[in-house]
Amino acid sequence: TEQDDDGSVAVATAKPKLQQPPMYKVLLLNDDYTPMDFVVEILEQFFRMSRERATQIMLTVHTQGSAVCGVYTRDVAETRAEQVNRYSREHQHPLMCKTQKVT
Ligand code: NFA
Repeated sequence: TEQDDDGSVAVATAKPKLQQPPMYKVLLLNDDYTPMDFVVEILEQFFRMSRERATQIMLTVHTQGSAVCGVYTRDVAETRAEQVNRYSREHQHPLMCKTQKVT
């Protein structure tokens, strides 16, 4: 806000440049040991998926090696992946999530 010559007030109208935050995928990785029903439960509990969608994603991981469980800001993605990894370890399963920046 600045004073003009005549004493009137001019308000600067420049718009702030809002940047979209970088987004991160949470990937679920296949392994040979984690039971399929445990993977489905993980996807339902931690990613709020329906039983049908969770089953579909679990089978994609099983056959393709990995699948995207969700895309979030960095903090949310890292926290979600850590929660899954801790919960799996607590239940003696090798199931793993990792994060990957969306390019
Ligand atoms: N491959 C695992 C099995 O045959 C199932 C699995 C699916 C594990 C998805 C991890 C992720 N029991």
